[in-house]
Amino acid sequence: MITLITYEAGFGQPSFSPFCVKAMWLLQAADAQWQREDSNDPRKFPQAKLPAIRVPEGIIGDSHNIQIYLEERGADFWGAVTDKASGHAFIRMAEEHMYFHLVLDRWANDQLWPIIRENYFAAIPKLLRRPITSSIRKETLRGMKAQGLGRLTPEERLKRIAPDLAAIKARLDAHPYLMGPEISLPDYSVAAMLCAMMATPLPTLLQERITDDPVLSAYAMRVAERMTPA
Ligand SMILES: N[C@@H](CCC(=O)N[C@@H](CS)C(=O)NCC(=O)O)C(=O)O
Repeated sequence: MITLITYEAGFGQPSFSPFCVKAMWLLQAADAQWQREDSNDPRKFPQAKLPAIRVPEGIIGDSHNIQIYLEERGADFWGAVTDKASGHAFIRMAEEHMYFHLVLDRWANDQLWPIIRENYFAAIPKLLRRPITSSIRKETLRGMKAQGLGRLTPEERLKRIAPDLAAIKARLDAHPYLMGPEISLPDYSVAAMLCAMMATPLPTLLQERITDDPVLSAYAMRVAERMTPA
């Protein structure tokens, strides 16, 4: 039995984290026997991040390493897809660009911050919660400044992500999933990001952009519904 260590469920999603949702979908797609163990303290896991899996070999962190672990044991996340290079580019776009839009959308918004704080960090005793989380928030936003997107306004960010969304939609013109008629690896990354963007618990430019887009929202829901255990 594989144990997935994941951030807890919230905002209508099986996890606050799109990477944890992706990992759940990988485990489902691999037909693995798995159970979840919720944690809100990533510090003791590899790279101090979640998701991670606990397996007989030890603890494996990072959804990419979880993918490799499952593939080495027979999982096939690509099916009939031959253009894996384009699929790989979609994964990178989702995980190394779209994800940071989500982070800023949630963490840089002063109206949303109290909701994020009270949900993500409910386990921190109330008296300590504000001081501890305000330094975590500062650190996160400092990281986003260094990354670059943290220097943009929400309006500028929306323009910056537009070509990503257009690329996804162009794929969905022809078929229900990114790479063809069947679900495959890039869908788990891209749809997890879109689901998380829609789930942000207040309307923001990004949240509304995805939710109001019939193609993107239907696609995200299609993947989520397909991957949610009955
Ligand atoms: N490349 C990693 C990214 C995982 C990741 O960024 N996890 C975030 C939550 S969405 C995290 O644990 N952040 C904790 C921190 O930065 O302190 C993966 O694919 O699993």
